[in-house]
Amino acid sequence: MDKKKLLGEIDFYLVTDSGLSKKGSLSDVRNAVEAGCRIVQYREKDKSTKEMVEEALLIKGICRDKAIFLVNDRIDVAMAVDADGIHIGQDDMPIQLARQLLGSDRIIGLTVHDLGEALQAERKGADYVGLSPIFGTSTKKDAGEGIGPERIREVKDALSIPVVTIGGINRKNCVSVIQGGADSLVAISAVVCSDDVRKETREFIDLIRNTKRNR
Ligand code: 3NM
Repeated sequence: MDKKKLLGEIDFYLVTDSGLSKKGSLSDVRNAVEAGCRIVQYREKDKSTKEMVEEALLIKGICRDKAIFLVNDRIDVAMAVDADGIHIGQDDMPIQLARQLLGSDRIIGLTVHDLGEALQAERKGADYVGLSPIFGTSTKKDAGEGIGPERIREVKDALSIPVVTIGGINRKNCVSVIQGGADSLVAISAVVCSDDVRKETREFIDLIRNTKRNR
């Protein structure tokens, strides 16, 4: 399976959050992938490296040939478990160094907050950008104010790599995000805090695909 090619086709993107999750990250990943989610990012801020490596290996096993598996920030963990790639922020490992360490076949996503950062990300070799935050969110305390779905289009039109969106997205506002030009979206609390992650993921996927068909 060519995971870089799959990156161009993603819609709903799962990011784990063990602090918010009702049933735990492993259960969330299993349910989301069963529902058709094709990209998973393991994002863990509170566990030891040993625990992270063990959990990452299990998540990698669930994703296997069904979904892209990325690790947030921790390039050491990504390399240790041979993940498909990483997602990094503006203050994490510089993207050129990450590329040197991971090689050209791995996926690197970079968080950006505006058009300038997005253009730089593409120039420096990112495989996709995570544009954020679209709306206000309490999931990430320092995320800042939402830029609004109307700001997605200028980024989408300027780039040839996929634009993933994150921050405060739920089933009520996700149509505006996709209509705004996003290729894909992350909804953390809306999914991992729900009683039925599988059903919630399926409903996001259906909404995203229907909106893409009609835009
Ligand atoms: N990064 P929810 S916002 C992990 O702005 C993350 O970079 C953000 O969670 C950023 O879908 C965020 O529950 C959390 O709002 C998004």
